[in-house]
Amino acid sequence: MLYVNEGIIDRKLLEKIQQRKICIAVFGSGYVGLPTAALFADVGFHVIAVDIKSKVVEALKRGVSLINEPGLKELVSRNVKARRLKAILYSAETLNQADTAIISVQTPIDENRKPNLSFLTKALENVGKILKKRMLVIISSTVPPGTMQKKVKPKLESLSGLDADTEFYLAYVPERIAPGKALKEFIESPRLVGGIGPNSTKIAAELFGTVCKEVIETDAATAEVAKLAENTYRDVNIAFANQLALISEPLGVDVIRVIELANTHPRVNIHFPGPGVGGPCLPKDPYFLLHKFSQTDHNLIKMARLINDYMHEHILKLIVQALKNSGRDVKGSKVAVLGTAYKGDVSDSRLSPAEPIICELKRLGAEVTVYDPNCSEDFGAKRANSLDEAIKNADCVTIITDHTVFKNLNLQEIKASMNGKPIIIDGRRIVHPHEAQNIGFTYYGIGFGQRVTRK
Ligand code: SAJ
Repeated sequence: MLYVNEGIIDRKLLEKIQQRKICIAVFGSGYVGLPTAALFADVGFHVIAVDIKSKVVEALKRGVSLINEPGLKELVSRNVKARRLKAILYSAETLNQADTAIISVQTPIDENRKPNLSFLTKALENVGKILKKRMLVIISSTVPPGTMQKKVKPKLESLSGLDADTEFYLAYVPERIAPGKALKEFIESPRLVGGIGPNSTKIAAELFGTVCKEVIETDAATAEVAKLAENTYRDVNIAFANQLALISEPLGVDVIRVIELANTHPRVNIHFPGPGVGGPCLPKDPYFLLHKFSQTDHNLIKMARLINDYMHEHILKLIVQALKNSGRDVKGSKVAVLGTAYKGDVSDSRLSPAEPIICELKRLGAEVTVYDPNCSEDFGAKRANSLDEAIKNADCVTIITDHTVFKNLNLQEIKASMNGKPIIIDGRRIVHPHEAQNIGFTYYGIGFGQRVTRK
């Protein structure tokens, strides 16, 4: 296989990749960086995980992953033991041996919902100091459209004095892994590889082909937009489900049945309503996609964000309404909140819809107790160590996270432990409404119309 700039040099790097004889430095040992580092080490590369947090680096040096992800702890300890994976705080001397740098640092939005690329800039400066000829640089952090061409390439070229795609290689390889399935999806989900030029695409594709089952070659600009389109599509689809839920309630129909029936149509795949969209990606990436796009009123993406950001307020309204209907005020009521993680079966609470709900309940004077067996976050509320402890003498149980353990709640036992006239607010529709009503709960569920006929 020959490339533009054919000749030994490029072939040499290719051969080194095929023989696993390159040293890969991965900048950022978070939810994306650490699986990346560990998986490349596990296929035989010498990998250096670089992080700014000494706590993370010290733990990794002992072969310990501080990230709770299925299979990651074993993968990290195995590869640290095998001396294929090591961890350091940034040091140019140590990293001079690196042939490839993969940047997977966070790219959040700021309070004005504008991209904050400061972590990326810092990482680029560090890579720029060690950049040498024939080196491959990969950006895996999610970036706004145009960032590779207008920011990353010029930055690295000016720091190194080298030309991208001829003297060093540069590609955008966005991650597609969801917390809870990171390792599996890293290997099995098709991986987009967008080079800043054809050489970069080929060499980056060769590298990711050593771990990912399928690699799709494209260019950096297209890969940037495709990544944002994926997450924005999901956010818009969820917003549609949430709007359907808000429409269904006053109509007295059950949105879950509506979606089940609509999804029997071969061309329909409506997602699931809920208490809001959390996590480090979906609440942010649509704003990246809209960044620099002249915003008019006809903005579906923005409207979808507003609908999803509204859902926690709807949950709060249901709680206040249900307490009021049972003759109680939210002030002084005991509310048990089940789940602080942003979604089921993960330990991650970033941008979780539980936060605004818990904070507002506390502000309204409710006595809030949270219980989450997977996530240590409590957003300042009292934390229960068991479900029983959380619901004891509670007036209202509010379900915010769809953890599997919450899907088989023993409603009889819960009712017996709660105060009289028990209320369930089901933000994830994981309790069967009629079963709860038959047992004597006042049941409010997202998208569940109160007049839905009993089965
Ligand atoms: N959610 C709903 N209804 C649904 C699906 C999800 O309310 O039908 C909520 C979840 O509860 C959660 C939020 O949306 O609060 C996001 O959860 P998620 O599972 O949709 O996504 P993430 O953030 O865990 O991971 C996403 C994934 N993107 C897509 O599925 C298109 C993942 O593949 C990406 O790699 C990740 O974003 C990322 O890092 O970009």
